[in-house]
Parts: sequence; structure tokens; C-alpha cells
Amino acid sequence: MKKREQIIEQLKKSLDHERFRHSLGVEKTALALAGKYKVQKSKASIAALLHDYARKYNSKQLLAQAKKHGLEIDPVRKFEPKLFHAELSAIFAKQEFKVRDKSVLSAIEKHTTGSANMTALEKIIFLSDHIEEGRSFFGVSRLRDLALKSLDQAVLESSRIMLEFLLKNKAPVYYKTIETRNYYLLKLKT
Ligand code: DGI
Ligand code: FE
Ligand code: FE
Repeated sequence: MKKREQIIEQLKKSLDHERFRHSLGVEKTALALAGKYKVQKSKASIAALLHDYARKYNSKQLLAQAKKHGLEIDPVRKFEPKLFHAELSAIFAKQEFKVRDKSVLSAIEKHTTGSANMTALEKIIFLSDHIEEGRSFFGVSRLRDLALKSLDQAVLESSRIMLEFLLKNKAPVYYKTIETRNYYLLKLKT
């Protein structure tokens, strides 16, 4: 696996300035949450840094890369190829950055939609992506506080905010986005 410094060099070359800054912001937040929830910081760091690496591609390129790597081209992701970037980032983390740790790869893979029954590392990357210091949306400071109190409650609130955003924008909702929300809603109710 490449070292943190090598990864940062490569990211700086590949990503636009704001995406590069965001990736470092996600790392900072993920390290803080990893400390709080006793997750290995080295894993949180690599997953955070590489989570959006495939965002170096635009939508058209993401669709082409998804086809090239044999991902299923379902109607929702065909309409919104951005949804491929999480899985593709995990593929590139493995192929280009030689990340072998499955728990890191799956945290990258799940960071956009989440999933049912996530590990602490997966929840931390999913949440850090939404609450890093550069994010500003209504409810973000509440979400930051919640992440320090309960990962599950913060994941539920985060998926609620995402779902509300998608409905308001008349965007198609990917099934995993719903799966995550339902899983944590029911987990916290029972
Ligand atoms: O890659 P980032 O911008 O840092 O954040 P992200 O990986 O959470 O991706 C957010 C984008 O993905 C945002 O433009 C909304 C979109 N998205 C997430 N879930 C869904 C979705 N878009 C659709 N159409 N449906 C979803 O379920
Ligand atoms: Fe992303
Ligand atoms: Fe991101």
C-alpha cells in the first residue's frame, strides 16, 4: 500500500482543488471520530483520503468506467453516474494504490449511500463525508454534535437529510439510500 504522503501527492495531481481540500477535511473529521470510537486511525486516514478519488472523472467518464469494470448499469445509476464513484474509488484504491485491507475498501465503497449493518469504520467515513469542516447545509452543526454522541443516530439523521434533498430535487432514489435509512430507523426504534 502507498504511504499517506504518496497518496496525498497523487490526489493533488488528480483532483480539483476543492475536491482535494474536501478529501483532507474528511480525513481530519474521520481521525477525530476514529479516536472517539476506537477505530484504527491508519484505516480511517486511507479510506478518507481515497473515498472520492474516482471523482477525478466527470459523469460521462464515470459511466464508461463503470461499464469497463463490469458494474451493473441499473436505470438510477445510469441517470446519475455520480453514484458509481464510491464503488469505482474502491476499485482504484485496490488497483492503483494497492490497498488490500477489505475493511478500508468497503468503507470507501459504501460512503455515498451507506448500507445496512455498517462497521464503525464504514459509518465514520459515511458521516465524515457529510460533516467535514467545509460542508455547510441546514442541520450540519446538529449532525456534527450527533456524530460525537451516537454513530447510529447520526447515520440515520444523515440519510434523512439526503433523502429529503433527493425528494425536494425530484431525483431518483437509489435503493441503497433507502435501505440504509430503514435499517437504522428500525434499529433505533427497537
Ligand atoms: O462525493 P461527495 O460529493 O463528497 O459526496 P457523496 O459521495 O455523498 O455524493 C453525494 C452526491 O450523490 C450528491 O450529488 C447526491 C448524490 N446521491 C447520493 N445518493 C443518491 C444520490 N443521487 C441520487 N440520484 N440518488 C441517490 O440515492
Ligand atoms: Fe463521494
Ligand atoms: Fe466526499
